Amino acid sequence: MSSASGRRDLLRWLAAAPLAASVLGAGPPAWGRARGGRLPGVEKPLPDDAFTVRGTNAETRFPAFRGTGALTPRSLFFVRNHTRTPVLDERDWRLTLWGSGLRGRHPVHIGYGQLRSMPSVTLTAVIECAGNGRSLFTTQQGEQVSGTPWTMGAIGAARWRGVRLRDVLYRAGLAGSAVDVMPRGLDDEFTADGVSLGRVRRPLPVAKALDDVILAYEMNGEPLPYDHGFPVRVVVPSWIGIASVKWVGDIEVSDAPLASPWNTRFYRLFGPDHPPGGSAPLTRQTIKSALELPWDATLAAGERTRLTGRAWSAAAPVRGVEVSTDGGTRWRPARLHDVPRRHGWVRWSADWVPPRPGPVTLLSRATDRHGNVQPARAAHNTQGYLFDAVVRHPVTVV
Ligand SMILES: Nc1nc2c(c(=O)[nH]1)N[C@H]1C(S)=C(S)[C@@H](COP(=O)(O)O)O[C@H]1N2
Ligand SMILES: [Mo]
Repeated sequence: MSSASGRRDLLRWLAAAPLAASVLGAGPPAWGRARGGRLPGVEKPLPDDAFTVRGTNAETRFPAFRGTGALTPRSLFFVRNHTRTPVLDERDWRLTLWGSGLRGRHPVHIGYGQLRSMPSVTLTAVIECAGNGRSLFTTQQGEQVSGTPWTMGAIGAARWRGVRLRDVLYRAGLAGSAVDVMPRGLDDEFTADGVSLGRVRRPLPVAKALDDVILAYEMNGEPLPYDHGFPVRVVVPSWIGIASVKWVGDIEVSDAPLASPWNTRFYRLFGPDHPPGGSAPLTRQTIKSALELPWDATLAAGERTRLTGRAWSAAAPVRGVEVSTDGGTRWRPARLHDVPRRHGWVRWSADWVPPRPGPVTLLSRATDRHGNVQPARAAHNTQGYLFDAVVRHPVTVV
């Protein structure tokens, strides 16, 4: 299916190419540019005012969240694809559960219709890439990091509906000895440095799998869009985005710990401040806040401006947000516009009359109910994960 989708994307790209000559010998389409709001490998349009294309991925421009509700419209939700979106047909789809952590006869197959007929739950949760904010390690802290240079928009919030993974695991015959489950995507194998690492997959401890993880088939009340995992994706509340495997095709259930490059080579903290083999595999996301304002925005002196933004924490509901309009000397509380909930984000605002022309650094700082506060500096790690520092947002008052 993915090769058909690849061929179709290539044909689409060829049709859009202005000169046939530029296509001959050009090989596959170059990543990095959305032509007319289209990116090969992503199905939905990526209008330039709403997205920044980064390789195979598309980041939501944070100011584009302004005016949207607590849920992110599907059309605005960031896309993080290791390869390309496979266009799957739910009639061909089935989930396979297999491995040493199942009792009785297996593999077990569950079709789309069977999944839809099981009891469902709904859950509002953000999905946020572990590397969200990564480029600020460099621009704000002067540190080198590798990976997609996201600013703050590798996040979105949605209302997910689906079946508890717990129910599916029990139906498949989960054994008491099971320790890890590993969902795997149906997208193409991922290649790094010329070596295939296989399909995207990452182990999940059974304790988390039985707690609040769902196999989602709806996003904001409609079937999942192709780019966000149609027909079924995993949603792992509060954990880094890679845990929420899209286009899930099979789940290995194991009575011994599992490993994949996505919990050994990636998604650990490496560097001088961390153990030689890296930290333990990352699980929970961190705390952040951001302004819904373009970088280097121009504001008028003497005119009341409503600064708006969002704040979120994976550990607990947001308790408050403070804002500084003088580079971090004085802080005042922002107004919250949503009831803070676990797994969600809150909109906030603060009115400000810029006093005089000149450059200003605006800051926002979130605190959650567990007492976590955004620090002034995020802990460096070579792959730039879990940026949590207060963002220093430059604007110019004229
Ligand atoms: N099968 C599969 N699942 C995947 C990915 C992928 O490339 N393939 N990317 C992961 C990463 S790194 C993130 S941050 C989230 C992004 O979800 P979204 O594209 O729906 O925003 O999906 C995760 N699930
Ligand atoms: Mo991610």
